[in-house]
Amino acid sequence: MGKSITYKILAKHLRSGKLVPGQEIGITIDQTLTQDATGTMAYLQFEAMGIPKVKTELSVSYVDHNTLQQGFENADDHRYLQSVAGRYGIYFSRPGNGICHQVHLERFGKPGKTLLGSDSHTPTGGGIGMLAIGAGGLDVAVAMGGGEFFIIAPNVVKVELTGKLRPWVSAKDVILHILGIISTKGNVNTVLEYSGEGVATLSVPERATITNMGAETGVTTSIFPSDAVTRQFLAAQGRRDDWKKMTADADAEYSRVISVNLSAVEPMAATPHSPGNVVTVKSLAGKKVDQVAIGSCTNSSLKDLMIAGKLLEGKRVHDNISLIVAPGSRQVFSMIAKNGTLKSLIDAGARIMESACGFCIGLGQAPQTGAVSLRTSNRNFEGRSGTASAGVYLVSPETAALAAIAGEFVDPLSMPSGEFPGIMLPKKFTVDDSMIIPPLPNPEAIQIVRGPNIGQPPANTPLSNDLSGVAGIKVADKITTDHIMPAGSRLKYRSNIKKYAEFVFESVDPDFSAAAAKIRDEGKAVFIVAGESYGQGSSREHAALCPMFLGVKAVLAKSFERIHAANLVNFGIVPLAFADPRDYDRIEKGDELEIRDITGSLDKDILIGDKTKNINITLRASLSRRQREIVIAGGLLNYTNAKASGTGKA
Ligand code: MIC
Ligand code: SF4
Repeated sequence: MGKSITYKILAKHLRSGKLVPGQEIGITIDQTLTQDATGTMAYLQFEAMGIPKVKTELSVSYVDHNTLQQGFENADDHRYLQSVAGRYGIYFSRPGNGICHQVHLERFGKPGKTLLGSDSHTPTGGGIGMLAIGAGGLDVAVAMGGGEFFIIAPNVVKVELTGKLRPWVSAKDVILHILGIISTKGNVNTVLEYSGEGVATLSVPERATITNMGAETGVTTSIFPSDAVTRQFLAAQGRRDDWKKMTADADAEYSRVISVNLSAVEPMAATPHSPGNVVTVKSLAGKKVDQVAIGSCTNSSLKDLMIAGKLLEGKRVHDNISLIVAPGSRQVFSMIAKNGTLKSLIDAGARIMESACGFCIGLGQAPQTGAVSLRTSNRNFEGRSGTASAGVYLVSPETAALAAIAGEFVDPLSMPSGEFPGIMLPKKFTVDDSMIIPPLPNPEAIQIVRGPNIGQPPANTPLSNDLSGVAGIKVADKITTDHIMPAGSRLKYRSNIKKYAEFVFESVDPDFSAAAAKIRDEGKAVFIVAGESYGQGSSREHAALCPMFLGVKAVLAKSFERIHAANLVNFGIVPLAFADPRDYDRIEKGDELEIRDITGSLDKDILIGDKTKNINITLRASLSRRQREIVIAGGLLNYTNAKASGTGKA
């Protein structure tokens, strides 16, 4: 039986375990990336490991999330990150150089390599034929130290592309169409692998839009073949030698096949408040719009901005619309400045932002009360825009630009096909890496700069054998890590866990943090009770680290998303799934809960006693042996230290 691209790359990088779907494997990571919002913790943890220099082929630290710098905190983080990069042999992409995923695709990604990033949209690299996976910062720190990265060997789903996109239909519509098929839940431990004759019709940035937003389905990653189109893209970036052909064997085995006829894909939109709420743009035509934002790591490539520029050329933004444009990288910014796109956008009334995440993470450009905001980004979770009452619709640059002119949704397919501005990618991109500081020749001389915002990550204690405490909160299905740890104006506290922990579940239950701290201070455990797909979205490990700080010892949920479940384990919180999901209904907030001999029963059914209701409920941990040892040790750092000093059971 032949191999998929995914299994070819996994086989080359396998360090431990059996390459059988469903089994835990350890793989070698060739490249890592971090961004500033998750990076500070990752590097503090890396420093704690005492390794003199990163052991990867390439590690890059990007500053792209917290670039607004209201107050000293973000600037402190940036200086810390720059000095740590210099000290440990890491490339440093300075603020202003662009969004990590866009820049990595342009300047560093290589077909056939593995990339681990402390950001859930790391799969953008799949557009160039890399196996690119998002993870918590601690896992990335371990990989930088040369440690294995552990995942469940995935099921590979083949997405067979036929046909060719029609004018006015774009890559964003393809991934929204796929989200309409497989939704945002139930896809853990899966890879979406693209194949078929339609692949060759898509450019690398279009493929990257698709793999980027594949993250919203909850899959481990998505990957495209590396072909002549990839070679041309790399050559245009001056990186012809980085190309390598990557294709699946003709008889490769897949767990499922999804067929998508590109010629039949329609312009789509994800409606509030989930990327999985997908409808056709046609069904929204005529709906009034208040804000349009073009950018983010999903749709901020040269082509995306040129389409918007062409559509807006000689036109004016509608009087009721605020149009925001944020180029994905300094390369894109500089090229649109030279080719006239920037002038068209400015003349049309666009508000130009820096090359950064910005509006996508709720840092600025919060829309008005009750607004309809059209964005080319990938997440429309409630409140993420900074305005709780706003409804965010996720659309293509084409749909966004047409709405900016008309002041309402316009079905792009209602436009004459002859008016579609076909954009060709240039034979050569403008390459200027001067905002990327390469590893320095004398790293020992670098002093690490720590401002008052840089706090050490809190330590955890080993798991007690008997856990007795209180259900501190009960939440519904599809709770995202944005619900658990808000970003936006709270982002600046990412390096200060004590302060950031004050905002755990802020939008769901503003009293949770203080109440949990009280339970913790009484010496009791805090439990979280949750529904399906707990921990969707961002990779932010703060969604485990801050609850850990508040004394959370276990999360009882109907199901978990991959990255968050791994983060819980890394910080010594036990993820427990209800054996019978109906038991979720039997526990209430405030119930007194007790688990006896938890350390001895992690590999069996676990009984939790609800002393308030006088009932017992069965839960399961579904952890590998390694993960069981980690939670018992109180988290990955304790486990690794114990192993290193030879005192651990491991
Ligand atoms: C996001 O898009 O939610 C983020 C902000 O990029 C996160 C990372 C973070 O929370 O810092 C992600 O996607 O992992
Ligand atoms: Fe940045 Fe938004 Fe992309 Fe996250 S999804 S990396 S916040 S642009």
